[in-house]
Amino acid sequence: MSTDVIRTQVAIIGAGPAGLLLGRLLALQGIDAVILENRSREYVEARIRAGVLEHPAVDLLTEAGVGDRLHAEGLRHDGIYLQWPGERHRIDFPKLCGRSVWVYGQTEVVKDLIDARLEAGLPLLFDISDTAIHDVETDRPRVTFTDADGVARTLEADFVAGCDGFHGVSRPTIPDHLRTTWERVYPFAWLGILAEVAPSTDELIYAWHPDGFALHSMRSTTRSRLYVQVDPSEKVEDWSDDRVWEALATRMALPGWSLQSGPVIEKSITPMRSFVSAPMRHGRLLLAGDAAHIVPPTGAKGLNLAAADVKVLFEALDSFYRTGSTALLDAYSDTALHRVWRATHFSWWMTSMLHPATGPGADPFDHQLQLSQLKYVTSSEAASASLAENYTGMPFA
Ligand code: RFL
Ligand code: PHB
Repeated sequence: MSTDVIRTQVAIIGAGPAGLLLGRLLALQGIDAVILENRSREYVEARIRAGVLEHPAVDLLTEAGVGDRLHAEGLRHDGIYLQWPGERHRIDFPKLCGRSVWVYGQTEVVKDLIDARLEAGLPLLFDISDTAIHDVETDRPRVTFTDADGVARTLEADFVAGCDGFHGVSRPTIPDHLRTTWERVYPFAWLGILAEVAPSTDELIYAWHPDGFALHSMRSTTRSRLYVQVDPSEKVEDWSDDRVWEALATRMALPGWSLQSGPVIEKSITPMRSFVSAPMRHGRLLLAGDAAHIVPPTGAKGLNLAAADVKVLFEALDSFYRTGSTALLDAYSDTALHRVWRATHFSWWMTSMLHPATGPGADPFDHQLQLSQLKYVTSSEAASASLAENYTGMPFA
């Protein structure tokens, strides 16, 4: 095996939304980067995850020149519905905070960013393995890896951006004694389906029900994305399509409204956790996105938070290359964590309000508190404005 050495300014690990967007913003400023991804292009483009983009994330993608398809095919939503048995209430975003959200799949964001990078002829290496990060406490960090042809390679850089998600190698590169982590594992999970059927609703429905939470989302005018709260120990095999549709219909039932079912093309169970690791920088290694934090999906914040980290990180790197100043890089972790904790609180709050304990653990007192909170948030303008400004995304600082 031969060793090939490549030199770049920023080594980016991970071609998820964080790594790809960082690569795009750097390229627009003429800053070199190499993106390393251990999965195939097909796998990364097909991984079904987030579906809601908050206003500042849409602005950022648009400014980065990758918003054309998002604006042509994405669905702008001006509100969401909150529901509990017998009642469905709309939260009107523009009226409450002047902003909206866009329904546009993470798969599509990733495809747009990959297309832009490959069209520009910039390096993006798929199917790599053995990623290892070295010397981040010096100003010549390196990443070693094996490329798709089995060749051992070294990437020398000024900085390493750890955008490799929750299970990546970047976060564990920071010594344990220098990191603090905070974690909450929730006692429930989401079973999600993607279905070939037109959505039965114009905007997302978040439904509280004594059997458990349900969410009606969508990907397009012909594809629906729906979730039901399940016990984390449950197996996908135990949930036939009919059982999922029945649970959804029961939990979202409303007089005069019905749920259209259709062929299920994907089904999976996602555990729910909140997780934050700080600091987000160690020497010349900078973490962004899920590599540093995880939120439960109820607030639709994970992808948006990755985009927000990347904006702060990009500005810090750009300032360094233009002026030589490390001030913004030194402030990166604190600046990013400010938004991370806001989103962590919002996601925890939405999750706590909407997921009842079920079965033997069900506590009628907790149920009443959840219902009271839902009634308050849908009837008080102050409370619904707070939900609206958090859901649509606080403006970037
Ligand atoms: P990603 O997307 O996990 O990308 C990390 C990339 O790094 C690669 N990688 C490596 N590459 C090289 N060497 C290694 N050693 C590597 N290890 C890993 C991985 O293959 C991958 O390509 O992280 P990133 O970029 O930080 O993006 C974060 C988002 O993907 C995530 O926060 C969201 O999907 C979360 N999320 C949602 N976020 C929203 O904003 N709105 C939503 O509506 C929303 N819904 C969701 C969600 C996540 C879900 N799941 C499945 C976790 C719904 C669900 C069900
Ligand atoms: C989705 O469409 O996948 C989705 C939407 C809203 C959420 C979570 C996931 O809160």
